[in-house]
Amino acid sequence: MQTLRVRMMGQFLPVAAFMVAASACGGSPPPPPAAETAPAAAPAPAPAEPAKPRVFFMEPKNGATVKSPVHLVFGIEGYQIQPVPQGTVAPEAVRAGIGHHHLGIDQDCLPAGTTIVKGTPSWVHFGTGNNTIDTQLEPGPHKLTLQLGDDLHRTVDSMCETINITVEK
Ligand SMILES: [Cu+2]
Repeated sequence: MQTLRVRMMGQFLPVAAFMVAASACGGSPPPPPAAETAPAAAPAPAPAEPAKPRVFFMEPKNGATVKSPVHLVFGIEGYQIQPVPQGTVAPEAVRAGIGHHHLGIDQDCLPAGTTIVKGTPSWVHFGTGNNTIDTQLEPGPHKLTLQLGDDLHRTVDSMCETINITVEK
């Protein structure tokens, strides 16, 4: 009996080892499908995430060297550009999600809620809802800031971009 048991163990062991090896090999393929489903599921929430509203310079590009007059084009995403209403706008009449561009020449972004009073030096209002201008700039480096304002010309949080350009002589 003793001999037989050892012999059986001797026969079973290699088989068991083979089965472990086989199941190890056979076990490998299942993880890849699981790994494939994970990336496929990951991009799904991305489109559902709404793009953060922003303003940006379409032209010129940051770091560009340009000639004066400088052709500027402004872009916007996730927000609407509309002409400023005629007459006095009551604070409660300010339209949500609607604004107009402001260009600051050699200016930084202003804190959210700052009123860009008409006539503020170095700030240009685009109150008709336009998004382009050709502006004369002195040769040399310039900082250009695009800032969105609401119907009362108050800066909208995070809706600002600054670029640096160089105007050729
Ligand atoms: Cu304005």
